[in-house]
Amino acid sequence: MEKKKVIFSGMQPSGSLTLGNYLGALKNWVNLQGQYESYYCVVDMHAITVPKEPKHLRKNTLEVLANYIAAGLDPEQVTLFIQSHVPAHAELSWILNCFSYYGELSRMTQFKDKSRKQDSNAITAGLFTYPVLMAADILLYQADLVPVGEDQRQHLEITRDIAQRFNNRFSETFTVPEPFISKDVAKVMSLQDPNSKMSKSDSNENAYILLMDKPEKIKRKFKRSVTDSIGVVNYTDDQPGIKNLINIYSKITNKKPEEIVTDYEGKGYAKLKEDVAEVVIAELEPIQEKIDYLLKNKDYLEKIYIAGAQKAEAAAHKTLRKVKRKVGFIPR
Ligand code: ATP
Ligand code: LTN
Repeated sequence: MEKKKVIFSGMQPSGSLTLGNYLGALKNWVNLQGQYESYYCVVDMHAITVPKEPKHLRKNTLEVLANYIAAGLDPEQVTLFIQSHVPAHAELSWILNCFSYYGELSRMTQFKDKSRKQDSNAITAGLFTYPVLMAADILLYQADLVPVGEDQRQHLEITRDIAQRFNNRFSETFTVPEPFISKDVAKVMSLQDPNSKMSKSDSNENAYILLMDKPEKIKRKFKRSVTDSIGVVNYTDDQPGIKNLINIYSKITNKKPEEIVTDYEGKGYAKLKEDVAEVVIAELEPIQEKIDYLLKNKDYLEKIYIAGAQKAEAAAHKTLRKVKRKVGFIPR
């Protein structure tokens, strides 16, 4: 039998997951399971690259895991684990740091965006070398494909560059991974600033919909979403707020944006906002029931992440041993 291709991806527990994480990535992961050998990680080590309250980190880490399972990832079919439980990520990350360049890391747009939001004295070395830890995550599992949203493309490019550089220096060691970015996944934008992406670490909670938001909250957030003063429902870049609402509606109902525009001819923005809220609420209802159940059953979650870490560790260890030997470390 042909060996299944390997998939790796992860999300940061920098908050609880948003509709953007779900429509942009998680839903896609669920559709892919079964066809691949898959590893899905909660990247808690990435989350501390910006200041984070320990109790929030603990809570969000379990929530993200519960969100993965509730959205449909089946722990019997995929390996679910927490990044800090597999020390090989930190070990490989250090080695790869020594094969990554200051210049290429300085060009990362996520670093530039995130560091702009911090006080310049508070920008950590961890935030700067974030993409190297991400490369280690992926390369440890010899992943062929990495399903992510469009915003992660540049990080995948640097992962490929680091892998190729290492392979050229020491002979074939890492599989060079391909990004797996679904074309029909539009970026979900902030409800308060439709020119920037919906992000779970936004300081304004009206900017995002959480998978765990209750129906009333979802209605309220859509009602307050920022649009424009044109007053006609159109699918164009000149109306980014309306375009975003149409994209969300389209992604959930599978209706084409043009059909939606026709449906709303002569109707106002308020009706569109109400209807988008309604389809989002219906999509999230079964997921929310499962999240509630899982968060009340922490023992079950614990079993999943312990078993996941054991499986992940075995795979990661193989790669790490090879890498250490190649760079010249003496085996213990
Ligand atoms: P943060 O804003 O805290 O940096 P985030 O919400 O962007 O985090 P990540 O953990 O960085 O979430 O991303 C997890 C996955 O979700 C990535 O594959 C990313 O591309 C995707 N993603 C995140 N936000 C969106 C969005 N608004 N639209 C589409 N995909 C998204
Ligand atoms: N940087 C990613 C999260 C992430 C990731 C990964 C994604 C960390 N390690 C490995 C794919 C593969 C983000 O911010 N979305």
